[in-house]
Amino acid sequence: LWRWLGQRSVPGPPGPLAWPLIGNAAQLGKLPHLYLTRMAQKYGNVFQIKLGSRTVVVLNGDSIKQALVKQGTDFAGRPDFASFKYIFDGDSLAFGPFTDWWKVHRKVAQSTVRTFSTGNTTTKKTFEHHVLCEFRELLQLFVGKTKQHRFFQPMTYLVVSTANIMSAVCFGKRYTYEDEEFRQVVGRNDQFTQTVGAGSIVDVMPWLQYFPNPIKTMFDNFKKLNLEFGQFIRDKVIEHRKTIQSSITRDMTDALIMALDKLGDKTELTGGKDYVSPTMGDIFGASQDTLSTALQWIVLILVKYPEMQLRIQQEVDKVVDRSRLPSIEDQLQLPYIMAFVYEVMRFTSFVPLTIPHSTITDTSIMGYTIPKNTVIFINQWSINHDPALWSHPETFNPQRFLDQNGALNKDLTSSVLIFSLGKRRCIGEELSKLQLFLFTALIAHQCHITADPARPLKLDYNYGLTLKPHAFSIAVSLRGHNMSLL
Ligand code: HJJ
Repeated sequence: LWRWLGQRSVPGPPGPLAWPLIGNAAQLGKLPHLYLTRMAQKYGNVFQIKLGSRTVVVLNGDSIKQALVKQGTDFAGRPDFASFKYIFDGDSLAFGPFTDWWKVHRKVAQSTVRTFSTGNTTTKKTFEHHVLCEFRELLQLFVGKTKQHRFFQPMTYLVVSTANIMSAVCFGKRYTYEDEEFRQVVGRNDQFTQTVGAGSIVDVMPWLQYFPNPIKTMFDNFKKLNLEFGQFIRDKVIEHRKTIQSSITRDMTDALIMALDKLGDKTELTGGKDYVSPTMGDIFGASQDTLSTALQWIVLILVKYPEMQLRIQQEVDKVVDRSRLPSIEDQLQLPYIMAFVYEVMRFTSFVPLTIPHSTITDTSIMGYTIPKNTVIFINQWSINHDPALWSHPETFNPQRFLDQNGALNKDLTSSVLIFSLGKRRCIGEELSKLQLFLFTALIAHQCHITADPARPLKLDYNYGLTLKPHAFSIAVSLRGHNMSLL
């Protein structure tokens, strides 16, 4: 009897009491990461909640590395959520299940992204060129808007701008700010991220899809945006296949076509499917959503803390005179800028929870048993705001990443968790950091950004896969004798 009881009661993680039908969904509130972090303080780093019909195990603090790195395979799955099925018909690398083909496919995607961004000196220079060209357009627009209106909202311009950088890298084409099709394709990031973010209601109460209600309306919009986004990407890939030449690789799409076609004979792995479009969708979609969000936060924080904007300008002025522009090679000489970028990532934690994981086998963590196919939430926010790791975690302070000599502390920068870890970690981490560094250095070198004194600046945001700051207004003026850009 004792053995039987012992086996039956191998404990699952503790957690708050759940309501019938909805479980703890109502408690999640508008900012689920804050509720989950509070629950971690109460129940420990590993706890469980119920969301609708699903049991969700939430991992915080140290348990994240244990699960995603040390027991990586066990936790590498994705749940069979309703929303994930509509992202490229379920063929997305980021949202799809963990299979043998997935491992091969991911390696190819990862090396393709590297080859077209941070791979070597030449590709870095090409990437830098795209960032520079796009920054020039953006600055011109900002200065024009400031002349026209004094204060204006920069958010959508930052989206088109980053999407253009990635469109140049991915597809060899940029669009004007007025282009309606492009604005449609990249203008619905809020809808996308709100529907796929951890804690999304349709995913845990799928029956809400079947009768009229606000969640169904949101989900129908999500399906529509995915169809249109998918068509945009497929058209690009078809056009590339028509005109591709083996002698030159024009862009990331060409590179991925060649790399995946080489593997294409292995139909036992791919089932004869073409994965170029879904993967270019992931790369373009993920990069433009996350990088535009990051830039929105960077601009907002630069105007919220003018003394830090000044500090960054002083640093860049010391290293880069007016005869040239900041470049990739300056990165090591600009530690404060990097500290600022890391502090934006830590402080905002704008990917507070990763894309939900699931266990692909029965497993255990920190002494708790977890059955196969359990939904796993990874609370990145809990690490970035852990008072045991960071002093005054709620204070924005780039200086925390610099030692007495003003050098970047690599142990601390690598403690920021925003690109996840292990088998599912981001494949664009290097590209992102390079782009955010360049953009921040260019802003500091070329212009001064100020807030509308009539509208007090807040750091409030909407929850989703990425946290988007609320609308804000700025004015932009050129700095000094600008011989370089405009
Ligand atoms: C999109 C915005 C989309 C895809 C992909 C297929 C890979 C932020 C984190 C990870 C990024 C997750 C990925 C997103 C892919 C978007 C994005 C949009 C349609 C898509 C943690 O991005 O409006 O539509 O279809």
